Amino acid sequence: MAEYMNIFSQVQIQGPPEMGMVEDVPLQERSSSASFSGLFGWLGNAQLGPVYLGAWGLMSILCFVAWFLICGLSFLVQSDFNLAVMARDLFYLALEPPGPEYGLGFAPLWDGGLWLIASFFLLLSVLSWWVRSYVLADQLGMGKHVCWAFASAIWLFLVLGLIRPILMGSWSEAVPYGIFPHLDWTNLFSLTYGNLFYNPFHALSIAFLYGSALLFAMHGATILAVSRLGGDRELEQIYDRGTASERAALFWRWTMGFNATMEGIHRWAWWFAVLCTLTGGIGILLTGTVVDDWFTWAQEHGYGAETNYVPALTSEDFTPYLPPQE
Ligand code: 07D
Ligand code: 07D
Repeated sequence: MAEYMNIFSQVQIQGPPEMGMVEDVPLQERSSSASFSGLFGWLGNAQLGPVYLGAWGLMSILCFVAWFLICGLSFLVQSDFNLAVMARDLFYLALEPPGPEYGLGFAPLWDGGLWLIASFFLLLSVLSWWVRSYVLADQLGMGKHVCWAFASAIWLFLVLGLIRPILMGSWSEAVPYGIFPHLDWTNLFSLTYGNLFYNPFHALSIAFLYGSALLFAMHGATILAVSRLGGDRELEQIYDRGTASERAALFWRWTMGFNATMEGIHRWAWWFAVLCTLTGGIGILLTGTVVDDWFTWAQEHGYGAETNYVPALTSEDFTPYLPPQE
């Protein structure tokens, strides 16, 4: 039966689960069964599992749970063990880092010490997840593009919570754990250092953030637009190319005179995403360490307009009001 199919009307075929290769992989770390979910099939692939846990995965999950539970414990204590109060205030509660008086030393448990312990676990969790993404890509014989991109996010995370506080000589510089409190921290950080908008690395980071959204939208839209020609079916595109990718490329060349290639568009996407957090991390690292006030810095370096650029108005600048003459 010849029937028109695309990714919106995918037939969910359920046969024996695809268990993946057995060569060069530690099978003892792989779960032994897989299941199917029609709901997941609408969103992506219907098959769930098998999954590899492995030592790094296990370590990452355990450390994340430890961080999460420490935050939860702190929230519970702050709510006086009243779950209703905790639920009400959930978005406002915070596990705060130690105050500036403790510098880089340890602090009493309920005065920042808990934040230090929680941070230790969060750090281990994020780093071991990175190792996991490296090891699994290696076992599949893949390039390491995913984990290097993740490393860029980890760079910003490390600058915010570890590297910059160490350079500033105080854990109090780090970010608190809490939904709105971490936004308050972000706001205060900008105010303290003279408005982050005048930090050119913040501007670069924003350009790459917006650029990532634009590229993602253009690429997603382009592939969906040629899915009726098989543009989304990578295998067929390789052995029987058809006209999908040619049309996609032509569309952009006709529209704006330039087109990316099927491979190159993914390099554009990768670099824009990676540069967002890479430039962002540089911007945060410089703040308070090298530059104390971005607004003043911008004036001194011709990045922003000087405040006395517009001369103060004097009475001579106005046409005096002359009462009508008799
Ligand atoms: C969709 C992938 C899934 C990830 C999710 C986040 C937690 C936190 C908290 C137990 C896109 C899971 C959340 C594990 C649980 C506790 C206490 C990724 C997707 C669903 N922020 N931030 C959010 C983090 C910083 C800022 C939301 C983390 C900086 C602003 C969420 C970090 C600054 C806004 C969150 C981090 C900053 C947010 C949604 C780490 C400057 C928002 C995130 C580890 C960069 C938005 C109420 C999202 C919001 C938001 C998590 C760091 C600014 C809670 C884990 C310090 C301005 N941040 N953030 O969808 O709604 O990301 O806040 O560095 O407006 Mg943030
Ligand atoms: C946080 C990387 C770390 C995350 C990791 C993930 C887990 C969760 C998950 C269980 C996001 C760990 C994950 C633990 C496990 C599950 C599901 C990436 C992170 C490793 N800003 N601003 C940026 C804009 C202002 C400020 C970047 C816009 C104001 C500060 C971005 C505006 C003030 C910082 C950006 C605006 C201010 C930033 C973040 C507009 C506040 C940063 C990029 C329109 C009043 C951060 C250089 C990113 C940075 C940052 C956008 C305004 C403060 C481009 C659009 C002026 C302090 N801002 N901002 O990818 O890098 O974050 O700055 O007004 O630190 Mg800003």
